[in-house]
Amino acid sequence: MDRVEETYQIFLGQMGEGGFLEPYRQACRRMEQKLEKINEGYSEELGRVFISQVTCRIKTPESCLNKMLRKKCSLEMQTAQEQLNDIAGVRVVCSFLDDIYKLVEILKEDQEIEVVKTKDYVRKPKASGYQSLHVIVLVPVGKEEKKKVEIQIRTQAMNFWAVVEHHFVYKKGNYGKYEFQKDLKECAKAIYKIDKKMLLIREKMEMAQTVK
Ligand code: 0O2
Repeated sequence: MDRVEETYQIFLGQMGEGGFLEPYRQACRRMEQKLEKINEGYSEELGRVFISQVTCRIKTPESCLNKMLRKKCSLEMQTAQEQLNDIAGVRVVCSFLDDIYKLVEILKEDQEIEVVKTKDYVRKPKASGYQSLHVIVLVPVGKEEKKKVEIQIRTQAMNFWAVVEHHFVYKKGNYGKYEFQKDLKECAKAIYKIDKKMLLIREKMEMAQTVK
């Protein structure tokens, strides 16, 4: 084993053992419970499904290592904690475009957590066509500690696109290589149009119901 490989193994060992990831698991669970509660309340208030899906994942030590190398960070736990926003990740799938922004406002008003950063790839999609709104929050775990959780919020249509693209392109890391990426980008634009149209339809339905 050469020196570089040894450094990687030490990093992976420290991440995998010694309880480094455990508080992130707790933060994820806390956020999941919070989102379930928010969903119950708002689905009842709105008379329709507000959040259709919540999934949580903890980044694997290997994926953390790859990201640290991509970001050219020194391979230390402290640096990982500071530089990686998505060791704990929660994905929220909403029904409509405006639900995404409603949820961001709800999260900002929550006294228990702190919103530290938002990235709006809905208003400004990535070059790939990726649309999603990312909110990085600090979630308390135990008495003293807080851990960062990245919440990815998107519509069902955006999620469909992101899951497919993640599998066939994003994780392969070779952008511009495939002819179908142009088609994927067109699909992302079509999805945005459909999401806007679905929102309009919902608003018209709501208006019709209040006029009755
Ligand atoms: P994985 O395996 O999905 O976890 P930052 O430090 O926050 O500025 P970062 O984390 O690269 O830098 O931020 P960004 O761009 O917001 O990406 C965070 C996550 O969003 C990614 O995590 C992906 O999950 C998702 N994502 C970003 N861009 C794309 C894209 O073009 N297509 C798809 N399908 N997903 C995307 P990871 O760790 O890169 O990957």
